[in-house]
Amino acid sequence: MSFVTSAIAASMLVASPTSVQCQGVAVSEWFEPAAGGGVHAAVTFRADVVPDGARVTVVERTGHDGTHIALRLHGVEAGRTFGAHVHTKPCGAKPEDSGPHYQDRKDPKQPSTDPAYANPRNEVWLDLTTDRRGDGGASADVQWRFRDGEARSVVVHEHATETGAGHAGMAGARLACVNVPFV
Ligand SMILES: [Cu+2]
Repeated sequence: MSFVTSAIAASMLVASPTSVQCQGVAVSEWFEPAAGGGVHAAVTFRADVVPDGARVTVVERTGHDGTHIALRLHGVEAGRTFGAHVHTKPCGAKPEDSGPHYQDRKDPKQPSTDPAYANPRNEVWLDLTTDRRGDGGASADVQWRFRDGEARSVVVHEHATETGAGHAGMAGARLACVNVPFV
């Protein structure tokens, strides 16, 4: 099992009187089947769509004006659109272990399907479409920082994220999950 997490603590000094501190994490993993048991950095619940050995990369950059998050998948089902989001809990043996979506302003009503809360400005949505080789990526920029310890994974779902009232944020079954210790 590989587990590569590098904290990019290197502060980026900008050539201006006020230096801007950039931080974040970068995670690069191989998906492994959840069914085999054990603790994995990245798990797949649907090896026919997200195969054992497919790769995932997540990069986070924080700055004074918000957070940039990028997701890349390699070697998953080709020509398919996936929903993907930052979730609050680590991946586990069961798809639901990763908990709900991370929200900057928490919806008092959970599960949250109110577009006032379940939207890509209040959550991190990373929907992507793969090419003919099964590679694809997406990035998101939000105007806030994660609360410490409350954003723990990225979950890949079976279809694009919905936006309508009563369905907002839903993207079908959870196909795969990667642990990311967002800061
Ligand atoms: Cu999700």
